[in-house]
Amino acid sequence: MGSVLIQHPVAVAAGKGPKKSGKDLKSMSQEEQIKLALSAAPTSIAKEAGVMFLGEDGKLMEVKKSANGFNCLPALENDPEPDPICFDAAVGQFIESFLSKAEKPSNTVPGISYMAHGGYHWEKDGKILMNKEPGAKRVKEPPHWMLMWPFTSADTRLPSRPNPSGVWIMFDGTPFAHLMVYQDPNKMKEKK
Ligand SMILES: [Cu+2]
Repeated sequence: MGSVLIQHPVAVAAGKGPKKSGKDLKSMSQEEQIKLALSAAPTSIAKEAGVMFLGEDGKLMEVKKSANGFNCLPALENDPEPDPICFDAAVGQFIESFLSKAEKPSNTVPGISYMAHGGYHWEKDGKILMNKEPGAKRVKEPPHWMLMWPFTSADTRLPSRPNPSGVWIMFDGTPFAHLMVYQDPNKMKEKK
């Protein structure tokens, strides 16, 4: 995940925010947004996952009830295009903490999330930023999954930037640090 703007699909529908290229939440029905949200995880998870939308208050609102503990959002940021994500309960806490600008995530156990379409983050002067700032550039991330737990590159020796191994610590050195794993969730075979 990258920086997160609190943007309700309805606010997006009203045409707020920057102009988007290609598909956009604002041109989608609620049904299409639900489908998009669920497409962030492998089918084996998505088929029983719930769906949430981001409220204007930054709180997650349930749209479809989860039967497996996972929930999906049609977009975290919708900029420049929807970046759907599916996540377990711990990551739900992580996202809510991030959105409310809490000092640290409230999850007390590690959480897993999936972004099968990839996402975006902001970079400036070789640093990964938690929020957009002047002069920062948008960097596209490939399909990935994430492990939300505050690992540090100092302790683990894992890189704090994208690198050829495909694994790195995003927001290294902050309480919102998490492990980015550039593996396509759709390539995982369902456990029999
Ligand atoms: Cu991330």
